[in-house]
Amino acid sequence: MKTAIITGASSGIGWATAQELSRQGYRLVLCGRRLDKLSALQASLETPAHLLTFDVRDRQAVFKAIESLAAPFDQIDVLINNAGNAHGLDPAHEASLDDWEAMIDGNVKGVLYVAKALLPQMISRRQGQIINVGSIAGKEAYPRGNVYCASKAAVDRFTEGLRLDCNPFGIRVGAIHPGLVATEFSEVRFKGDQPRAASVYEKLQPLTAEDVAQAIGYMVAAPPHVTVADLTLLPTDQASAYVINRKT
Ligand code: 8X3
Repeated sequence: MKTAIITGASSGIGWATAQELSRQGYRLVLCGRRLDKLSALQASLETPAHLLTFDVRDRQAVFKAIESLAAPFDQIDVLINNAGNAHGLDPAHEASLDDWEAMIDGNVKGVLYVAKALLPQMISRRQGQIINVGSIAGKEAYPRGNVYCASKAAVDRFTEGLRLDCNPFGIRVGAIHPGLVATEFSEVRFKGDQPRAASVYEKLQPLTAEDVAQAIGYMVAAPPHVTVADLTLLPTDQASAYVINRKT
């Protein structure tokens, strides 16, 4: 049985991806900050799962958690580097520096820490797959997206660099870049303002977390000689980061 590790597994895309990979027969390491949510997810799965609670922004916690893995959860075949969030949607001159730091720390540094902690074992086994979760926001900036877009652009470029460095070792590296997905994403971005969060997905049919998980499942299930390097997944009602066909 192969093993996959998923960050940000306690909700949204991470949660749905855990269910997708469990259906594919993967043993799972589920990482997140909320143990109660991870336990509920674990109970819903068809395959064994080990839980790791840490914040990807905490460099020492990331390495400590991954070093704590014991057999049969210690040989990771697939990393889904999913944890990340948006904080605020404000013009640059009004945005909060705390929000900016939270996005750089979580979306950029968190992705780097988890990849760095797992790379040595993948390199020594000359086997593995890393899938980073980017965003359409990393492909094109949109007004008031400033640092969120920059953080996801960093994920995009890091994915490319990692694929170059991992090429001699047979490790598959790719990223998925979703557009609008109806998850807790906007509620977090707007700090619990539910009406404002709901308005993001009004009058269009957004992606679901399951839609994204299915696409990740495709990247994972592709034959070993096939790397899905870059997959942008949009709702049909969305043509670009900010061209959206809202039905009146
Ligand atoms: C989430 C997609 O368009 O809200 O990364 O930035 S978007």
